[in-house]
Amino acid sequence: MVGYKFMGKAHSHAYRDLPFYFDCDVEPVLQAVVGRDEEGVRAAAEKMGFATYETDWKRLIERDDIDLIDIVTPNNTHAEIAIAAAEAGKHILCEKPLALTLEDAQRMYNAVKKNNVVHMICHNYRFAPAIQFAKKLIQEGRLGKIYHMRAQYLQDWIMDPKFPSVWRLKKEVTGSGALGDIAAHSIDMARFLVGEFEEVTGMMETFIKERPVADSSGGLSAKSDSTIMEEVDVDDASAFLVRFENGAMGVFEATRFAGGNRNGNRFEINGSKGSIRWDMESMNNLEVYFADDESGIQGFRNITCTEEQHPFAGAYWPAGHIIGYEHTFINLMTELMKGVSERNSPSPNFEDGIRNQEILAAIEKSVETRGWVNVKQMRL
Ligand code: SOE
Repeated sequence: MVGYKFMGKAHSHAYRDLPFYFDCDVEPVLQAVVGRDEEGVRAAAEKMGFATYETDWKRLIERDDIDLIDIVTPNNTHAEIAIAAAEAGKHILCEKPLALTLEDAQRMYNAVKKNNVVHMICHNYRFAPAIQFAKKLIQEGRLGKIYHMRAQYLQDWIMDPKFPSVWRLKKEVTGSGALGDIAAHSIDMARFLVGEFEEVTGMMETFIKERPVADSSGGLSAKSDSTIMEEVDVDDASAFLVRFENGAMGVFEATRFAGGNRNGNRFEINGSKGSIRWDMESMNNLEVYFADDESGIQGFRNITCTEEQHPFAGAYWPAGHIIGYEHTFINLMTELMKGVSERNSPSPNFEDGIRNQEILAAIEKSVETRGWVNVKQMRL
């Protein structure tokens, strides 16, 4: 694994816990973790259970005891690491968004295809049992024809003007702000549940245009008292409208300025026969409405998706005993292990990463041109 902070913790925890719940033909072995700061990476290796550590990711590429490379580093490093890993025949899991640009994402995809390695991108939220169950309901036609998806991904961790200009706020490191960081998850959810995007039009805003330089590497709750200021060149908030290929309409909002919302990843989908609603902050629940329920008792019902019938849920606890954020990663990695043993790349893979990146690029273009952009026009 390259990197060991927030996502490093989520990923390594998932690899460690996976064999406890799921029987897979291949099992993860935490062989090496990489970080530039030797003291930090040594401590991380010990805490997270890696056998060894390296201070240069290129060492992982050279090592023949490494079969899979997991990339949890800032976005501007994904392409170089992934391409080198693919060329060395290593399977890859990469954090989202795939790259800074569509061009880089395409180069990454070409490399994994050419070298025939297994690849996935870490859109973990679609692995909540409630989401997999929602997909099943939609596939079975239980919601009928889909008319609407409205999705919000609301956070508030950078509202304080003293929050420093960390890497997630620098275009050259991160690509875009709320758009690539969190709207990318809603876009993945929409492609998974509703279908492909045809055209988009968006708006983006940066409310706080300069911030103090970071005086530590900082997490999501950092503060800086530095008087040296840096320009913020990514969006604090983005909103966009979508026309889906199947005729459905989408309304999306992603912001880091929605006070009180720590990780409010939510959506509602309405179809001719029913509707569903989901909110990450109560992720085991799927609210479902069926239009053919008897009149007088119609309305949204709350299904707690912890039963055997709910994908992945049966591997954990008896019905009614809920799971959490970390289990979305375990479920995703279970698919990855299956992919490695069967030599295929389960969705979401790098192809999904490119589709997602095309949509992000189309939204940015629509903001520049103040119009609608057809997503396929972005395709390289
Ligand atoms: C920060 O906005 C962040 O950690 C994202 O980078 C993750 O993808 C999201 O799942 C939670 O918030």
